[in-house]
Amino acid sequence: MGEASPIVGIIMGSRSDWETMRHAAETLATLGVAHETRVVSAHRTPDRLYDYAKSAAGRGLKAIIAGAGGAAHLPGMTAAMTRVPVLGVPVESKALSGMDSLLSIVQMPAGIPVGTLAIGRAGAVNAALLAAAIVANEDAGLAARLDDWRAAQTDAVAVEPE
Ligand code: RP5
Repeated sequence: MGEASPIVGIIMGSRSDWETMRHAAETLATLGVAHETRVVSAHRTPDRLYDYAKSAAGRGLKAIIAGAGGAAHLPGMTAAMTRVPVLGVPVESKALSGMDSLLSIVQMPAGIPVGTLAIGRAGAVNAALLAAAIVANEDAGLAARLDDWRAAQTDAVAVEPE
């Protein structure tokens, strides 16, 4: 977005993941967080993954949101190659409804953490909110915008169901 250097990277294993991952991008845009979006596959483009992860810290990324489905190795492999915090979003797969994605992402061995979110849209939105919260620790303006976003969400909850 804009000319600002991205501070959050959103990567996904396939263009087919965009329908889920666009919710992360939209949430970051709403909060005014400079970000980039890339297709990076652990299996189909391993060299692209290597380059992305190895350059992440040096390029100033503060968090990486990685979404993938099925045998979802993208978040874990990214985390293996960078100290930048990685937030994993399990994309809902056709065959197993995202349970395969979830278990592939969440069951990391001790020593290489991936912060794993919910399957699908909720995970993508929450990954963006967590990434924003991480950045907000060092960015008072973003902290204020995030507080405002949360307050607006609270205000929008109806008292009565209809
Ligand atoms: C994974 O395989 C991707 O993250 C995607 O969720 C899944 C299917 O990819 P496509 O066959 O639709 O490209 O690597």
